[in-house]
Amino acid sequence: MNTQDELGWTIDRFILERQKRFPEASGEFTTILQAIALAGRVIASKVQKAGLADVLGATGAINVQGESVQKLDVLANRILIRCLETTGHVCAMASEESESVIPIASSRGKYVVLFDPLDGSSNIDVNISIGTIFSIYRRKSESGPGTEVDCLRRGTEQLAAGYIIYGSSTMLVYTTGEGVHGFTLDPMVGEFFLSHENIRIPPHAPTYSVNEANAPKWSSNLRRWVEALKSKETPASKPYSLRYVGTLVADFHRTLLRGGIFAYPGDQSAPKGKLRLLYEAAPLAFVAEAAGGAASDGMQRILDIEASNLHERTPLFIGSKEDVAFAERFLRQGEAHS
Ligand code: AHM
Ligand code: MG
Repeated sequence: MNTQDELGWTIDRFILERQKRFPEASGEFTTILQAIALAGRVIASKVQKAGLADVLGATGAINVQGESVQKLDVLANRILIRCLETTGHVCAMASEESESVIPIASSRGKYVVLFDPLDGSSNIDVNISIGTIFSIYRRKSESGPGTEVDCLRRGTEQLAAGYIIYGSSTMLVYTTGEGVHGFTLDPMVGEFFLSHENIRIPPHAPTYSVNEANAPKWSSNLRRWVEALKSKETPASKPYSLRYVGTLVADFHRTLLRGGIFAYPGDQSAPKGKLRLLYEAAPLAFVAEAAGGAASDGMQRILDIEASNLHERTPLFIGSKEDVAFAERFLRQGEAHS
């Protein structure tokens, strides 16, 4: 696409242009992506005013993950649900903030959307980047209200996935499996414009991103892997640097653009780590692979794992292909990776 075009490529124009490649497309799927972009714009405006509008801090409630619920989490969840249900094309939704499948008044929709409305919540109050992650599937059931069966899926079945990062600028990045495209929000116009067409992740890069304070609880294989990253025997043939934001979306976004690896492994106290398969690991794995990268739980491809419950967790190693393969080499050495 010509980004010098005078109007610029708004996300709506870009999505509609792509839809023309599929003459049989009804436009419903396009409407869902547009609804997510709208939710992203609304959430971004709330995030920007967070210190002014009494949305900082905790609600006092504890969510299904046992974590403290922030006001902005609840708001972002409501905005996404509202934007998506009004399309009339979604039969089921699931969210990090909702214990079970979110019921939808109209059940005729063909699509299922899973999301983490506000990832990195512990960073909200300290003005560090946060994000939204989403994943779209075609429904499995024939008709009627969508159920858990429609949500418990294998990542390879995703039709589209992506994220919105509320950082120094707000960006929406998505893929339908071929090509990963990034759009930056122009706050004056209130629109996302194409800024990063066809993002490719470098084959390797000298950066690793992991909460190394957990190392005492790691397996010896994991510890050996991180020690190796500090030597010259790495895919980049030099010692790696550490970068860790503590917001998955932000750590992933940097890894997507610059390369390297992000990991949240399992450990003694949490064998499957912390991150959720359906609305954190699988959508980002879909993006990583479409950009030429990889995503693994240490033993197998994330996209091959079929979810057995909505809030299931998985260890995650994601980023440049060679860096993920390097981690897997250590993790597969004789002992379980947890
Ligand atoms: P959240 O979805 O409740 O915000 O929690 C997930 C976040 C991720 O964004 C981030 O990668 C991880 O938790 C950081 O965890 P830790 O503080 O243990 O390093
Ligand atoms: Mg999260």
